[in-house]
Amino acid sequence: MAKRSAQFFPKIGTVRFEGPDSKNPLAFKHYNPDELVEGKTMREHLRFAAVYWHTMRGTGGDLFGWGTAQRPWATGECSTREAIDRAHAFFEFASKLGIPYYAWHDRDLGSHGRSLKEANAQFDAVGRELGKLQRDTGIRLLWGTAQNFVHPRYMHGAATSCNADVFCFAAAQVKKALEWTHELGGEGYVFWGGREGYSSLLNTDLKREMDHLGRFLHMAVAYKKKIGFKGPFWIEPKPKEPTRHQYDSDAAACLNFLREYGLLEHFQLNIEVNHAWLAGHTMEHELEVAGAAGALGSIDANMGDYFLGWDTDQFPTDLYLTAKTMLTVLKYGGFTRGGVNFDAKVRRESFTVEDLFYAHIAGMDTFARGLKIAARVRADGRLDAFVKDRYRSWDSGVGAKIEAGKFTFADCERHALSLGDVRGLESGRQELLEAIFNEFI
Ligand code: XLS
Ligand code: NI
Ligand code: NI
Repeated sequence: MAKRSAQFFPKIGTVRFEGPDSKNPLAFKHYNPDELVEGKTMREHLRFAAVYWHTMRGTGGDLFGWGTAQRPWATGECSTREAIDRAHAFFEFASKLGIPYYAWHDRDLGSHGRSLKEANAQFDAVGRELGKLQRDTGIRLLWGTAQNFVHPRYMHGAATSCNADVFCFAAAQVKKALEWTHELGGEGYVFWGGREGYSSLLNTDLKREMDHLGRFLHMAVAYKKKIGFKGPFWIEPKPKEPTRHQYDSDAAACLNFLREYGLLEHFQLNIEVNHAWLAGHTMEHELEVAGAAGALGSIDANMGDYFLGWDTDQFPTDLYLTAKTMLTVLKYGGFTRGGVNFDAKVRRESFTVEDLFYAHIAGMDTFARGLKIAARVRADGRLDAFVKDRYRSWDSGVGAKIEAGKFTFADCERHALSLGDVRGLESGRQELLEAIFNEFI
């Protein structure tokens, strides 16, 4: 096999930390992997991952125009040879940025082939090469997933298709993707319901489709046990796009679905910024809902555009977003198996390979700053103290009795009658708290 190292990005060297005063576009200004924050290195806190789909397979095409991206590894051949070259390009890219993890869909790695058998064979060939590249570079797999939404056979859904044969194709893909995630030492495995939803209830049996999805996930749990994969399963909520209504619509809906189908103990959530926004929530809301349920697994780091109502998957460059995200992540104890996965793509107009580097550097630096800001907010303690104090009526007396389940409605009524009226309500101080938060930005 031809020597492939360093041939795809010959003009770009290793990207290093140079500090906030650096004007070098190919250096980190804030992401200093070995710097300690709350006793852990930034590398350990953030656990950055690059994705194979946008980075390697994204073309810059949109609904109105062809692809624009210049990608020296894309020959358009769909051959195993091209797939292996692409793997080398990806590992060269991630190594130069010092990104410790990556994520893939099965079909990003190879092609769909003319049959499932052919696709599986190509997957095996690329999987073996990924194993070698992981060993050579030390880069590890954050998660794998199955791409059960691109192929026309999934037009009506995959696990929720009206056609049982389609369900079997989807299961076969997840089975194989799980095997390779396990073989490559993946930290976890993600389920995003690409087309698991509907466009019209006039042709849809919602209950039956949800039952099938529940069945599908139970089959995945059984298979995971069978092969001995120990990593967590993560569901990635998204309310719409491509379907009008996706079943995994937001964190609360996913948790309810998992509870209803007896799956809660087997799953956590992978929360994506742009999906949260499409659901009409903030990222920190979704993280709080997941964290409060003990189900905060991992995050897909990107952001949307307030003027465009779809999943634009932009690189996260908003400091408030990353600071609030990391504040919530730290509150729930930080990542264990999960990480900050850049499910983000460069803009159609940013078509050169350098843009891939600039975009990841921007995202990594913004998250590093977000982490540092969050740690400073926590060290300062004023916001935490405010919230704690705000609920102090629950720490003793009547509040403590209610929390302990020792008060009935009749007890509440007796207490309220004895008071005459509530006295001593205090201001919520939202503007003051926002100003305090701003002190750290
Ligand atoms: C699409 C999703 C997808 C998942 C992986 O909107 O974000 O990229 O992360 O299938
Ligand atoms: Ni995603
Ligand atoms: Ni998305």
